[in-house]
Amino acid sequence: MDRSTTRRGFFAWTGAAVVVGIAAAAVGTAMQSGSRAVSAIRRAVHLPRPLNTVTVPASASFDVPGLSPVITPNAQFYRIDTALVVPQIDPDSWRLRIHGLVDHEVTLTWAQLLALPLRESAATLSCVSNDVGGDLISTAVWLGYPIRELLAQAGVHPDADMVLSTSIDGFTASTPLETLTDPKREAILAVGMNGQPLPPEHGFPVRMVVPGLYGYVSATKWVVDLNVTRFADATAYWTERGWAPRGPIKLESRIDVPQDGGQVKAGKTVIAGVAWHPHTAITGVQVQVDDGPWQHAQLATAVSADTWVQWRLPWNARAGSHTIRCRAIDASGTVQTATVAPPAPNGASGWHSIQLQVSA
Ligand SMILES: Nc1nc2c(c(=O)[nH]1)N[C@H]1C(S)=C(S)[C@@H](COP(=O)(O)O)O[C@H]1N2
Ligand SMILES: [Mo]
Repeated sequence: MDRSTTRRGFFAWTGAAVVVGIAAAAVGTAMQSGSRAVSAIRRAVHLPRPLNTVTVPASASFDVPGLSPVITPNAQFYRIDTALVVPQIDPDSWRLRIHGLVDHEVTLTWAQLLALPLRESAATLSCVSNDVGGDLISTAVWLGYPIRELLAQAGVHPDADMVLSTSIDGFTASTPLETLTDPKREAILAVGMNGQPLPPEHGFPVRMVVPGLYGYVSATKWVVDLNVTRFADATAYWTERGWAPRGPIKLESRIDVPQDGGQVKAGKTVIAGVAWHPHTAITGVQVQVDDGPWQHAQLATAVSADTWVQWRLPWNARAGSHTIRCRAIDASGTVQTATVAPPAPNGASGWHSIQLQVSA
């Protein structure tokens, strides 16, 4: 599900085009329109004023060139999906249908969604295909409405344990019901991203954002259907292709500065990066240079427990070749595991390490 896997996904997708077409027709009444028409409609969208706003404190950002910004600008936000062409949905024809193991079906229109009390929340989204040290992870301030409220309206049956969300293009994700109904977690139908309507490639007009879960099991873009069901009775797109049915984001950290394989001048410099365990929160980051002791890095202020956090450590670099590694500690006291795991089936693990040359 990294870029190459996504490409493999493309082939699977093309092969399944007919089936997908039927699925898309069956799941929603939203119409796909021309991309020019929809981008004009998108530009004209006025997002309502949120009930609360997220303030990103100045102390959330260290001034270190090359360090990932704590909030990722939309144009730099990573993108992963199986869509050969970005779905074009006219919001006025968008509908979300909530059905399955519920007392009564709920249908929501764009106008109804925008009329609800929307809230801002900051959350980091990560792809399960992200390698240790990889860049398939970004953070945004989202505007949306809690999915738990809509599920409560529908009246969820006690035997349900999963919500299968479907995109207009047939992509599906399986999200644990308990995560969506958790009153302490902002699992939302998002309409805004960093103060803008969702960019088309990030799900305009409506997508899901669920703090703490990898995107493939939670972050359905162009969402049109929520089927309240059971893990025993339904499987999602990537699970059918060998990935785990459940995907909590793993505790991880990354070195952004200095660059892996780069060169720096000897003397006072800085090592810096980001660390994340969305919804659990980060309480510490440790850095090791060569075989030296693990040193505590300084943490920037977290925007929320659902976002990554920047860290930095001053370093007096001596000439020669060096290896630097980092590991994070989360709010439960867990130290990031050294055990190396590949992305499949449920996310990579291990310590990020870089090598560099320090010139005299
Ligand atoms: N409709 C649709 N939604 C999707 C996907 C997809 O292929 N199709 N991919 C998921 C995956 S694997 C990830 S990691 C996130 C990425 O969201 P982004 O592209 O906005 O970063 O979207 C999720 N939502
Ligand atoms: Mo992903």
